[in-house]
Amino acid sequence: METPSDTLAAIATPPGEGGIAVIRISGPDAISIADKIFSGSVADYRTHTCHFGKIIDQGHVIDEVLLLVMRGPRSFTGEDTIEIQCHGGSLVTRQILELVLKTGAKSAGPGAFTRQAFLNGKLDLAQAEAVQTFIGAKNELSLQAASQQLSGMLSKRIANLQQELLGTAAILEAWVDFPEEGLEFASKEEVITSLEKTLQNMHSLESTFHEGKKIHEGLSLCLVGSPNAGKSSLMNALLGQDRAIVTHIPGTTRDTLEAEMRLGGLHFQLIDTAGIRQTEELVEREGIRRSKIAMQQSDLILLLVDVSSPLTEEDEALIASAPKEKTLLIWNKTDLPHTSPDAPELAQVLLSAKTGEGIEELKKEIEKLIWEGTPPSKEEIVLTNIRHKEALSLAIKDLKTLIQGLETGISAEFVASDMRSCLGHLGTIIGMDISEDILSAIFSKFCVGK
Ligand SMILES: Nc1nc2c(ncn2[C@@H]2O[C@H](COP(=O)(O)OP(=O)(O)OP(=O)(O)O)[C@@H](O)[C@H]2O)c(=O)[nH]1
Ligand SMILES: [Mg+2]
Repeated sequence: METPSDTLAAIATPPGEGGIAVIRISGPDAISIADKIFSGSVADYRTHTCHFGKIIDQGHVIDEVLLLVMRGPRSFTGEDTIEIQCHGGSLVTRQILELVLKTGAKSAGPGAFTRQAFLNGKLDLAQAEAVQTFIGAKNELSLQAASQQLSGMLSKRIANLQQELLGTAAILEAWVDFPEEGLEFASKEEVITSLEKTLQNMHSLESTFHEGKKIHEGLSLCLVGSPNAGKSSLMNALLGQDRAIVTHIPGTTRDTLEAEMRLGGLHFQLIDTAGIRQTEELVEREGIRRSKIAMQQSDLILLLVDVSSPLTEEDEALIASAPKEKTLLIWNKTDLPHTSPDAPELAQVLLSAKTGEGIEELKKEIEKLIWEGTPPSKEEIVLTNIRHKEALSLAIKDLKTLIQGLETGISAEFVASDMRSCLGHLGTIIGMDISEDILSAIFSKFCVGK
């Protein structure tokens, strides 16, 4: 465990070779350590300046570098910080880090710099957590949500909820102290109405987690159907590359095959599966078993049928058993002669995986199915972090108990204690009264050097 008096150092760039690498040093001794190993007089440098010079170990030059000086509190961590930009070979970078550690710095664990930034009040906890989400964002919407959180929009929303509750909390605390005077500053009904409004606001924030999860983790989308329906052809058409083997032989795809795809600001795990039919063949049967599992587990199903020939028994069975809320029925091979298909209860698209006709409509239908309407706007705050969601759910539970308590007239102490607990849970989202164990768990998921 680091303490505030430690000076921490780590390589902040990813491992391996690159044009440059960055070594970050932060803490009370950052300047003096850099002074001892750099050719220039670091102690005399003004803040936010950049200097060219050499890193020297006992007279031996390790590398020529650029050195950046950021004196606290005007730095990411809030402490004196030095960043050394050296040549990007892994050996030279490690030699410089070892020299820095030998000169008095301590090796920084995952997320240690962001943790210092949090402890020094540069970021609240929700913002600090957003740093890692921002770095790890795999798609545009996830980046948008992380950037909002990093700028403090979620924290502000939580602070607003706390503010709404605090007014009532004061009334309730007074009631605990002087119960015989009743709720004299407001009627019980007024208090309940105001609490219910806040509860509503908390619910609407909580409900965004459903979308946040999609944004953060992406979605799985599997292609299922009878053999030769064109699943692998559609997978290739969606990816714009020849990923899966396509032949005219039914039963070509044996195993499930996965690929990443981006669509509508989200990322998808596309899963091509073995065509489903009755068969005695051992390998194919195992493939079909896997197709059925993929169908159950995936977030969305594209169920393909060949529109150019009559529906088979398998097609009909699949259509009847497909879960409506997550299935899109694809009538494939519209380039071949076909009659207009019967429209069952499922959302559906006509297309040709071969010519590409209808693929754009398919993409639009997928987006419609995901968002059940419109995707979240830039202004809308979306909860993406499970820790935040759980804390909010606990706060909601407290508030519900509190309102019920007021309605049924339980003793004032219970009501006030529910309020304190509710405020406490909201506080943990932005890092008020947070335990050491929780902090360690949060920052251990970060990369080293951040
Ligand atoms: N004309 C036409 N042929 C298609 C279309 N889509 C696929 N095919 C053909 O149908 C045959 C089967 O295609 P695949 O993509 O391998 O079908 P699949 O559903 O993956 O089949 P299995 O892996 O055997 O379950 C191939 O000969 C494809 O060229 C289409 O839109 N139009
Ligand atoms: Mg196939």
